[in-house]
Amino acid sequence: TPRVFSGIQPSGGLTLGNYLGAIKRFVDMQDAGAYQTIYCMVDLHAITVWQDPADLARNTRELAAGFIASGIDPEKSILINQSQVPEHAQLAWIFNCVARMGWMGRMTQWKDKAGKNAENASLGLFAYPALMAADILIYHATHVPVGEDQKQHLELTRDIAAKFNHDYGVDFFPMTEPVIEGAATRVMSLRDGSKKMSKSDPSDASRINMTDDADTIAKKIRKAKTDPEPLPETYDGLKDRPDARNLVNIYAALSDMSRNDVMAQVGGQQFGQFKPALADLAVEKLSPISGEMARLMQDTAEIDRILARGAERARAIAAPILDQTYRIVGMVR
Ligand code: AQP
Repeated sequence: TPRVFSGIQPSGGLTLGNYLGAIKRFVDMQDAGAYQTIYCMVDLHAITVWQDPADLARNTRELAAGFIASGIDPEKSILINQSQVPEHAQLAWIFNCVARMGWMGRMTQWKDKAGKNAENASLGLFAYPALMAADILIYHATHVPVGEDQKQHLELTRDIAAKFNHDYGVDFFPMTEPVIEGAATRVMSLRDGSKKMSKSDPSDASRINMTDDADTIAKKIRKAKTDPEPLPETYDGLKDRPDARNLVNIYAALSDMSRNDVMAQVGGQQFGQFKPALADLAVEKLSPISGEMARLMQDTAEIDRILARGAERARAIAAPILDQTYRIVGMVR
């Protein structure tokens, strides 16, 4: 069976962007039954920018609770915390020696996050995509469900796999395919339709957090930036209206409807009518998840047990692949 791997950073609370762009797809791929699915809290990635230790631990457990509450079944999928499977970091070192400085310097996430102050960014932030390639390839995973922002990192993963295979004259690491599907592959900020919804945006009003209560969700949607025009009759009519288009995409993704079906239903409506309907839908879909997350967080020992068990299962796959990699490279075993 083909293997699926994906991860999320425990660098803050989960957003609606993470849920629609990533976790909801993770659940779909798990339930499709056609793949072995491995999902990861990437704590080693999170510390590429400063994380308060107590926050990191809490965010890691809360993220695990978010996965499970959203429908990831730790029996069907392997649910892990990255640092508990040391093979990720071990393979990342090999990939640090395969990847080129120039490749890394072209990554838009690096440029965005390091900004003008690259001299002061961590070395880990620069090497981030090599660790991500290792996360995926340590399992020989071939399918990676992600949001659109991760497309470039997945191309780099293929470049690393191809260069490794070429340099060592082997056909060892597979070419991975990004799986970027659905109506909400890029959920935008509620305050600015040209910016990605992000857990690190300083404005809390820009995002919906998975832990927001019903009133907060409704208020954020009511205040979301829009324009004065009513909704157009077709999706095409949203081309130059990023804020409105974002709300329609969110509606489509939450309701599992196609964008065209949504437009057939809401075309012509004023935002005064559409926003409350979107708020009701968001509360209906998200409240059960946040309720279940809160329940799971009352027993963190159980979460820790699930992650320990996941790490054991993951290492059974990863250790032999790391061992083979070392042999290919010429490390004496
Ligand atoms: N706005 C989004 N729309 C669709 N998908 C998104 N993802 C993130 N934001 C959106 C997807 O969620 C997965 C995990 O992301 P991550 O936590 O590893 O890192 P990120 O992309 O850096 O997430 P944030 O929320 O933007 O965090 P910060 O603010 O810390 O950078 C990925 O599959 C991503 O595509």
